[in-house]
Amino acid sequence: MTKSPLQIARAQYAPKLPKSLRNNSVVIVDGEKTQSVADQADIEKLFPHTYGMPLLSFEGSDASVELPVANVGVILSGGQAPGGHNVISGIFDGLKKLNPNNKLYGFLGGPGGLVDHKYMELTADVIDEYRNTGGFDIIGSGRTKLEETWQFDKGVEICKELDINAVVIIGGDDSNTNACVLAEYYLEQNTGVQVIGCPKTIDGDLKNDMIETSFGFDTACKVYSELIGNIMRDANSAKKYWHFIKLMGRSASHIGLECALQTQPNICLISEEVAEKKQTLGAVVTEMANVIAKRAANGENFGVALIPEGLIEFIPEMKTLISELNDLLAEGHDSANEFKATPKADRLEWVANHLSDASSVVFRSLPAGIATQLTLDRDPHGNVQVSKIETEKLLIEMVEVKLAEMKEAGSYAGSFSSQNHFFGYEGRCAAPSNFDADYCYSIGFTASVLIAQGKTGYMSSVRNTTAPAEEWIAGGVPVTMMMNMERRHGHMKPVIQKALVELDGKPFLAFAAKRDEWAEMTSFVYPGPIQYWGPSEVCDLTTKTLIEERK
Ligand code: FBP
Repeated sequence: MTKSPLQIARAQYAPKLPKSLRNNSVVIVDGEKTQSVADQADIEKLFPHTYGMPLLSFEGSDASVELPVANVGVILSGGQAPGGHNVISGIFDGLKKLNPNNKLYGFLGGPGGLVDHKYMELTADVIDEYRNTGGFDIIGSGRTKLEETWQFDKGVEICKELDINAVVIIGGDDSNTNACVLAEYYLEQNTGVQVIGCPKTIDGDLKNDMIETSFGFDTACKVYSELIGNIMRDANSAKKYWHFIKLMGRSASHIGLECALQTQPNICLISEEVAEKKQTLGAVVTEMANVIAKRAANGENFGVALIPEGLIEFIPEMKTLISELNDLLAEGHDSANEFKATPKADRLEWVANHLSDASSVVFRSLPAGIATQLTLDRDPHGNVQVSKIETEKLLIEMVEVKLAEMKEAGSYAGSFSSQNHFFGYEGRCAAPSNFDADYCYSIGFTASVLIAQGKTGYMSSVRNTTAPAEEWIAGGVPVTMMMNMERRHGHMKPVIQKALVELDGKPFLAFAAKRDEWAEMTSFVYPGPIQYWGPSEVCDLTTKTLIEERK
């Protein structure tokens, strides 16, 4: 592999660990017994062996202890997030410190690797190639869900064959939910295989009192903010375009909010607020058009608007429309066959005529391109692929129509020329920032300690992350503590509660206090690229979200 100069130099970076992990060994301190965030009786019943375990924190010790050999298997699950390779190198270094004969295996291509028995041993040579790099390519990732007993049993088979005592699952809320079910099952079956989770996702929606942030969020937001800042400077130089930028992040708007706090755009929509205010698509468009008109009145026919990926699903009328479309066009339904038999040119009209009156009005108000996307771009189950809907283009088209109406009515006299962008994949595999490099390495190292101490059903936790790394608090949190019951595919299931943007939370309030000023004035901030070397106040910065939350 030909390496870039940055990659070569960055390989030498020694990630910073919390003080407790720098000592010869670690003593585990049991904290309070825990309860799930909600539905305690149901969760306890479903997880009799792993429910109610205590919080754990680590203290460093000078005693040198060599523990018995423990082989570990690691899985990368779901979307890529910067720092995954450092979690793995943290696990590796932690295991080798505990006993040089410990081995680390990587299951290939995500959770499916455990089931299909596809794996490789991760030796020092392999690990060294990937230290401090972005991507999940060391072993690959995948989205197979570990939900069925036969999958768990296949997992045990390979663990027995390789003498694996523990499996570490690096994933988001769903993957860690499955990790918890796996831990419970392995304990109940007395398999001797422990399961530890690590909190991953650029979306930032796997967090709670004990998990301050999921890894990758920091780097991804820094990459997007750099790009947004560059676009802002371009907009402010040419003064002729409005840039509508959709940001990845699935349902939650954490990425949009963080990028807004870093760059101070003219508009940033927050899906959770749109839902809370029960805004219609028309109301969102009017709000945007009003900002554009206000800036035009000041002679500023340019600006930047940030749009979270999940917006569409949070607009109540769109949610209803999407659900009606899912029913109408579901694979195998008579209506879906009728739709397919309808000549292409008549299909939109056919759909409009088969929706409820309210949804039909919304559907007819959509630009034809988006309406077509909603009816034709479907996943294998016939569901609308919400994340593929080009919301940024939809909003541009609707804002154009609104501005034309306003011009007609005399309330707008500017010019509107637009550019659209989608930032997502370009941030998911960036070389991890110092924060993510350190945080991930610490999370991985922590996982190795939890394993050595025989723990299972825990998520690796590193807290106090706005302090210097030395003061970070490493430990473990029972995954059952994060769970509640939710309806999924028609059944109540135990799942980790997804963290959406809290409208009474400090990050949102900090944004809300400034957004009117940012809308009217040009207050852009240009964060520039991630810095890996240089003054700590530049290189070791955490996200604004974390800083606000911990104020
Ligand atoms: P995870 O939840 O698995 O971390 O994935 C995050 C994410 O990047 C979302 O922001 C995005 O909607 C999705 O993955 C895209 O998935 P895919 O890589 O399958 O296109």
